[in-house]
Amino acid sequence: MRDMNNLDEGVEFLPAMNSKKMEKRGPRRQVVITVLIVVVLLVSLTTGLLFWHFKYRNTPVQKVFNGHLRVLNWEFLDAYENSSSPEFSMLAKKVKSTVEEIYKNHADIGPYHKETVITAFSEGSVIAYYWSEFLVPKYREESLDRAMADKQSLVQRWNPRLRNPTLKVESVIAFHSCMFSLHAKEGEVTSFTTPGFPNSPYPNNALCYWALRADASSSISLTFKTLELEPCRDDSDYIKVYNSLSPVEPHALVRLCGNYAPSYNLTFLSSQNVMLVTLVTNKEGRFPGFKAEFFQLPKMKACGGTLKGDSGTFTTPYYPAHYPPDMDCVWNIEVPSIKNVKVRFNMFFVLEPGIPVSSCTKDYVQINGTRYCGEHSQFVVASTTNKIELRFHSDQSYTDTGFSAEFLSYDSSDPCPGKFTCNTGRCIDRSMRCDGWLDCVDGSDERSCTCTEQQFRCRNGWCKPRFWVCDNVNDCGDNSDELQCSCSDDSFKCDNGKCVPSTQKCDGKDDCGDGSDEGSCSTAGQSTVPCKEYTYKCRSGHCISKQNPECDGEQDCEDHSDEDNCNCGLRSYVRKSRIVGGQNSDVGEWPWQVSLHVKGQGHICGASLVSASWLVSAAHCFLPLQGIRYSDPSLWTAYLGLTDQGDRSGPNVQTRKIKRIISHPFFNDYTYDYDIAVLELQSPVTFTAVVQPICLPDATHNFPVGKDLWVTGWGATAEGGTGASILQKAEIRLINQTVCNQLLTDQLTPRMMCVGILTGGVDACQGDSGGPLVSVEPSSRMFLAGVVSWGDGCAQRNKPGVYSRLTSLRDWIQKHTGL
Ligand code: 4AZ
Repeated sequence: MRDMNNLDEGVEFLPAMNSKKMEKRGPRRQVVITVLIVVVLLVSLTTGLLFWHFKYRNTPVQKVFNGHLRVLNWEFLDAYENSSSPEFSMLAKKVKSTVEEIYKNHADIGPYHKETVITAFSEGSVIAYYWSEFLVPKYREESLDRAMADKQSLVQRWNPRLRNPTLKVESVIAFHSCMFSLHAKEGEVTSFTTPGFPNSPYPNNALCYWALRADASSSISLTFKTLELEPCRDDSDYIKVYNSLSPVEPHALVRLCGNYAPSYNLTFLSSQNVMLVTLVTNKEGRFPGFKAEFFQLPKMKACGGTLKGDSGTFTTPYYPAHYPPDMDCVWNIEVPSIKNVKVRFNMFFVLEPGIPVSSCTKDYVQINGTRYCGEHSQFVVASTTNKIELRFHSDQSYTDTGFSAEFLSYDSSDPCPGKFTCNTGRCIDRSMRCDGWLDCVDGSDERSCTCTEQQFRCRNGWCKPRFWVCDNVNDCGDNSDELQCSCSDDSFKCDNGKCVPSTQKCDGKDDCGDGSDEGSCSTAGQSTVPCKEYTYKCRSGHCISKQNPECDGEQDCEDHSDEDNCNCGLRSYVRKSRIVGGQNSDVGEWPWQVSLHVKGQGHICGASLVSASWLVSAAHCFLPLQGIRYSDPSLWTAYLGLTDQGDRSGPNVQTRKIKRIISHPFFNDYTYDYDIAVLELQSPVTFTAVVQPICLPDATHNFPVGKDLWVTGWGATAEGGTGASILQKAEIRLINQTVCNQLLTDQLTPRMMCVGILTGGVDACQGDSGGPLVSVEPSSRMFLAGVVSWGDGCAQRNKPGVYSRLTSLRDWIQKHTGL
């Protein structure tokens, strides 16, 4: 066996001299090598720095600013309108040297100024327009932008040598100017974006132009793929698209601001082979901008035509894109001679800003001498013969998405077989006749009705559900349903309809029962009042008398606590799609809506997102059923940012497992009293355009009877039916508690409220449970008013849905979530 410890074996030692040489030569060589490395490093670092400085930091950037200024001590002459007149040249020279003087006096501007050209003058005293070109190193670009945007730096400073300047100027304004000229390539799509998109926001104080051209006898189709600008205000950033290369109002096609849901149609067509896109931005805000695409297509030679047969469909040119301006189409429709013809518009968007629908002087549809314009839900125009002529006209400016229509033949003796015929020619279900809802746009389904026992007869003869009487809403149209309930002159009408003596208003006692006689008792919201159960309590412990002060945009508490944690209740997409029909919701329309799934069973209940980590839902969703313990959090997955159940793996959908489910301990599975639960997510969600929390109301928040509220969910669209794939929405109305308790045979508790469907057809139903009932408050923030709980069937007459009343369960939510 070999001994591995005997390491001396076979080892040869170097002679002593050799080792000395090594010792001597070693350190010197090391020093040389180190010095060499340091030198090489230093040289490459300096080269790199110099390269970076010259290639990037010092690269000159050409910048152009458009500007205008007012000359105070000068009078306008007609000759200034002609740029080749000697008068123009003389004043232009003076303005130019004044502008150059202003620039020279500023260290961030002067050194980089190349040229200024005066382009025009207008009256007032004299306004001069100019552009200035700069050549600035990249690292000085930002300070130049800042200086040019700052009005203070563009003032005429007194130059000691020039005590009396020839021109006295004020309001010197400069815009960052960017101009691009793009030509469509045959068979190709060309994209363009705002400067810096998507990595950095578009510039402030900018005026950008994109001139788009196509080959002769082509037109241009332009689509904004994404668009996110500053939210719309009078002076906010905006884009304007023109059907011309000059930015003149008579050729403007559209003005866009804010942001748009992905399904909003943002395709525009030109009538010729040019288009101009302009972006005008103000001095503040950081927003991403847009990405757009355009391509050329053969110019449309003709539109309209002859349509024959029993039925058929037709649309405005390029529907659902915005139709081109300057178009005239005529359709001659003819059905077999023994029949009559009618046209049904399923979508109708022919809206020009500022044009009343009564005049239709710009874009319009004309049938048998009558003009139609504006936005309309489905409507029908019937002819009493077998022919109809339909004209469509679009003028030079502002276009819309147009219409999608069908023509149908009908038997004049029975225009709507098995259905009721509105005077407009529309056919509606017989059950809709005399049901209190206006299903025919002209109300003909509600005329000449005999009211049933459950209905109230209005003075104008209409029949309305009895439970709409005295609900603070003029349902009859002549207010007769609200007359018998108005309070006498010396009494006050509470929000719940009750009358209390005027002397009891603001007496510190809740005489109405809903606190409405004690709300808004002092004009200055901030003044404190003794705390009562209906007064809003600020964090400081002081109470204020203002009703619903939370997140209303006004600071009412001294400590401003009423405006804390108000990042809620707003949709990101201000403009929603107009092409989704019926009660389908648009993407991002209800960003707090959550779909709760159980593994293997799919969607079971709805919920509402109230913070990054907490959901509010109904306790009955977590009751054990058929041997399954639904209270086990591990069974559930929450889907957020979802609209279509068939698109759960979409890029904007966030999924979360549930960490805990807390159901109200008083939940009664027989009466459904206290039907509320809070769910904590395993990890917080990220707020995005389609995932946002809803505002929770204070316990004192008053949702008045008669208020329109929105309920949303993927529940059954008919009693006993199947769930919806696209998130559904319905506008419904808060019903008086006493009236509803009569309708629902005394089953209501103070933790419940009734909300009835106004528009008919859809009610909350199985699968909507746990989902939100929201109120749009005057501040336009949305608040969670209720949670879908139960009902006597779905969508039945006089059987409104029942919702858990958020305000009476608010303190319990606060206790468990801290919100
Ligand atoms: C349910 O079964 C349900 N019409 C929810 C709401 C309504 C009815 C039933 C209200 O979840």
